[in-house]
Amino acid sequence: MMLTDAQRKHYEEEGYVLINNVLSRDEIDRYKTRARELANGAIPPGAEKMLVRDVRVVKGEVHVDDPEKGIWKLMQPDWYDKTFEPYPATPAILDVVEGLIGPDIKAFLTMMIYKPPGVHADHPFHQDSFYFAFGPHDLILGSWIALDKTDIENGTLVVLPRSHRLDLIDHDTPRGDMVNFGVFGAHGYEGSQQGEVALNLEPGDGAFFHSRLLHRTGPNTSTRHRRVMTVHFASAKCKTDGGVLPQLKFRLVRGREYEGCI
Ligand SMILES: O=C(O)CCC(=O)C(=O)O
Repeated sequence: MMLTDAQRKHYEEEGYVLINNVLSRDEIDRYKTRARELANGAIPPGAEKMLVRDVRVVKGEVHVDDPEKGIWKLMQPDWYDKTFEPYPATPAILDVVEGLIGPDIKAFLTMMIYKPPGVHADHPFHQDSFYFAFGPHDLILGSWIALDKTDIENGTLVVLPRSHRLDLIDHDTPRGDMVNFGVFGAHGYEGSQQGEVALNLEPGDGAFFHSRLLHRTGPNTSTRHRRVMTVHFASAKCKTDGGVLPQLKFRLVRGREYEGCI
């Protein structure tokens, strides 16, 4: 799956690019089926905390009749589950990533993110580079691939085109007690913004976005699930002065290592 010049130009200018049919129907079914098994108790001993429930469910604001409807995300499932293990090295994903940040690629954060129906979780505008103490930011990107149809009703990804050209903005914890752990919002970008674009994706379609692009997701007001697979990738040439979060686990998925780099 080679990127066209127009797709690469769109990424460079707008900060993101949409690619259709990155995952096949078989892959989508495999990951959804396994996630459901994990939600229903197949999570291996020691990895329980990697299955993160939404704060509204934990605090009893929302009651669910199905364990899967209470999940916020599966953190790093590729590190403890055989079905998810190959996901960050999916060739169709890496071909796109290589076209954007070069041939030497490390995956460092895999998440299957839910926004279950009835869970009105808001993830405000933020820049992912805020979480990543390494750079350069131009060599880091996120992949966000739909396992379900996603649109504004079920909390799709909303991006602010060209915001990757901004510097890193200060971030803060949103107000209120129904905030999932680790959620921060960019100062001055609370709520919707003029020019934002909500991405309508079919299952298997994906967004690839620059690590400084402002993006958010809103509540799921539909009766449908909204499940996505995300992986963050960096060039193996990225460097850090320290302070990298211990939750990030670097794995070379294409190309080679560089001495003194991540
Ligand atoms: O999919 C979501 O709800 C939020 C994803 C996101 O913005 C992130 O993980 O940085």
